[in-house]
Amino acid sequence: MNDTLNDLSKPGLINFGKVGSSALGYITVAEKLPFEIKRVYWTYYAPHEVMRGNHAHKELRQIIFALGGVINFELEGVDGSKYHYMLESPEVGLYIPKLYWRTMKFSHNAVLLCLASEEYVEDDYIREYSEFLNWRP
Ligand code: T46
Repeated sequence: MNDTLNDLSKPGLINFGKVGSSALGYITVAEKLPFEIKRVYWTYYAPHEVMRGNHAHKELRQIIFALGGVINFELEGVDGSKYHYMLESPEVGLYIPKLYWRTMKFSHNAVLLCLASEEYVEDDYIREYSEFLNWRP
């Protein structure tokens, strides 16, 4: 991991760098992550500009990449802090701590890859925004 986040309770971008050249193509490696990976998923063929997400997670932490296309993220913390991130480079990951409400929009052909700290557990989701606003960690 080339860049380290100073505060793992806040979201941020991690630049993993790339090896290669425009002549041959590139490799990006994700290692020495801030959590053990327990799940990997990817999202694709999302219609242009449709909004996904609209939830937060109680424990889950993630690092998310746009392997292709552009993905715009809006994040909101339980403390009311707000962040906007535009993912458009395959070597840059977005770290999302637990308890951030997220929405995202995909460009045409965007492909999202997620490295997740936990297996899929539906009970980890907070899907009601009002519940999230009243959430006390
Ligand atoms: C996030 C963004 C980037 C599973 O069965 N297993 C899984 O591991 C996942 C991620 C989803 N699903 C099922 C649950 C739902 O029936 O797939 C359906 C859609 O899942 P979800 O509402 O979580 O999809 P997104 O794209 O709104 O959100 C997901 C992540 O949950 C979320 O944490 O940050 O991708």
